[in-house]
Amino acid sequence: NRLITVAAAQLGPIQKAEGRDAVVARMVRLLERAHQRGANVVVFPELALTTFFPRWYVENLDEADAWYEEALPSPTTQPIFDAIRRYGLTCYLGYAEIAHEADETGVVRKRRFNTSVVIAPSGEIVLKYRKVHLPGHKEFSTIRKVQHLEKRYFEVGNLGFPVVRAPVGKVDGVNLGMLICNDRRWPESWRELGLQQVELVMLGYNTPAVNQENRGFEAHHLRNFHSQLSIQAGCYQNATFGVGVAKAGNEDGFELMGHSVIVNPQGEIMAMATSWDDELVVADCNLDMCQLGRNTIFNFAQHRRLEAYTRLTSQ
Ligand code: CDT
Repeated sequence: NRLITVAAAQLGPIQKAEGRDAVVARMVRLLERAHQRGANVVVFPELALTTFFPRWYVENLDEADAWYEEALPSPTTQPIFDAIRRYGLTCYLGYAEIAHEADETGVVRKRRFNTSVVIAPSGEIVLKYRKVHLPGHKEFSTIRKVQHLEKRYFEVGNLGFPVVRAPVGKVDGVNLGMLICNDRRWPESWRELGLQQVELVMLGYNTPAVNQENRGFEAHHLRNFHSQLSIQAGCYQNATFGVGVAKAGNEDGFELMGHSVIVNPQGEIMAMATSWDDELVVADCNLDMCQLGRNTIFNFAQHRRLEAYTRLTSQ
């Protein structure tokens, strides 16, 4: 049978002054605990190696290079890859990427992306995704108490929504897909993965506990409700398991919500974090459960009506 054990490796806060070494040590500890609890897959948050730096404004982006990775693994991140190999895990890792590559005009330049990868038990990177839906703003905002400068720090991802079929634990081939944070709120992201028969969607997030632009319409508890509503709906409507993993807690005075979850293809929460700290949440996922939705109510080949969806890509 196609049973895998999935771990959401929530990270507590990472302060601005905290070094990569300390963060990597915390992550290695979580990988070790995941192994002890029988996990085959471990999912870390978005931008897992640093504080959520888009809250800090810099005039010149080159001064912010220390937040990014130019190579993965690097001497600093190597212990994560070593632990993955040691324990035979499949792992989702979110990080800030600098790539020296050609843009749409063919000019090679320094480019910045909000990126995640799937690392196989061999330590090899088998899939890369670059965040498509970048929230926030590009310039310093005088009306906000805290900035959300993702549009300044990152370009829109240019890799689409890829899915890879890879061995996980004792299961020969599992269709793995990735999203990053704000992507989870967009049904189009999920459907892109669903159309590739994804069976496990892994996603990390850094979601401020307070919406700076709420104008009195968004009570605090709705932050978590909207996150889970999006993940549960995405899983149900695409007949897939999903893992949403937070970087949580108080980073330099600014709170990020927690509530990391593992969700089944019926849209039910199987396991949920209850702290704002480093916390491991584990669930056994029978991938055969994806078949019900896929072969009945969400049998895309039988029931989707493309002729009625023309607005989806034309506006
Ligand atoms: N990191 C990230 O994408 N966070 C957003 C916050 C939106 S408010 C600007 C999210 O959707 O959770």
